[in-house]
Amino acid sequence: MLICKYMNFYVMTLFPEMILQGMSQSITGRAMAKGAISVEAVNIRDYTNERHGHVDDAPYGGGAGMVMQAQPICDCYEALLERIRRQGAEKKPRVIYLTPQGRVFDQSYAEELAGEENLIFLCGHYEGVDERALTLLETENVSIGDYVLTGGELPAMVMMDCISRLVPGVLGKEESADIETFHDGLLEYPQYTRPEVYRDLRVPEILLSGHHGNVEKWRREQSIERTLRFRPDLLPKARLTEKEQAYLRGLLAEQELGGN
Ligand code: 6GU
Repeated sequence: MLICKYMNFYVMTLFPEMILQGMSQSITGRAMAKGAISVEAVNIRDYTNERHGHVDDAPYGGGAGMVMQAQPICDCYEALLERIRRQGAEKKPRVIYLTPQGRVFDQSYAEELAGEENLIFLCGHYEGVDERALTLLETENVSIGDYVLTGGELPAMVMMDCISRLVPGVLGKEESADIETFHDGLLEYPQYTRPEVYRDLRVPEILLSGHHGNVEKWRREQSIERTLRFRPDLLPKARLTEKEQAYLRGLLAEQELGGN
């Protein structure tokens, strides 16, 4: 995984406040303050040539809704590109267009994008964007899953959040340790903190035992059970020891019995 030392995000949107408000909280906000990432939201509306500030119009061929026009988007992009160039960028930044019609975003796509220095996001609204703008900007079309949202701002923030935590210095030491340990292709085990009993619910006894080996074994088993229950599609690629594979076969056998 080739990772850049820092990351500049640029977001072309009709709702810049939404992006800045969202990104300036929590871990991404801390990363911005530290200078590990930067977030610039550009208002597409500032680039309209129309007197009334319109950025959308009815679709040719008819149909419901409005389509975002190519002109403000292309002018906004060109102004942005020029600024990024002047800041010393050698290559043309990749441009991500957020759309349910795109390639589905996942962790390996995030790792690939974390290697960039500058990333541009184009957020659509209404029924979409004039196809010519997408052609001219040479966008990569990206979806965050199989459901439909009202605009690309939340998906852009999802992607920036996910990419940010791969940029060095964004997570603290303790938080980064998690990146290595979680994985093995399994879901996380359940966590507990004080008190030992809350509303009659006890913390599992094994976690109080102080026996590190048993705790580790229990956690792995919990991870395997949860993965089987909620994401069985992940199991073929999970990295399990011989013993863990036997444990999984036991769970599957139990399932067979229960299911009949
Ligand atoms: Cl990227 N945009 C919209 N509007 N809806 C979505 C999406 C993107 N990804 C999933 N649903």
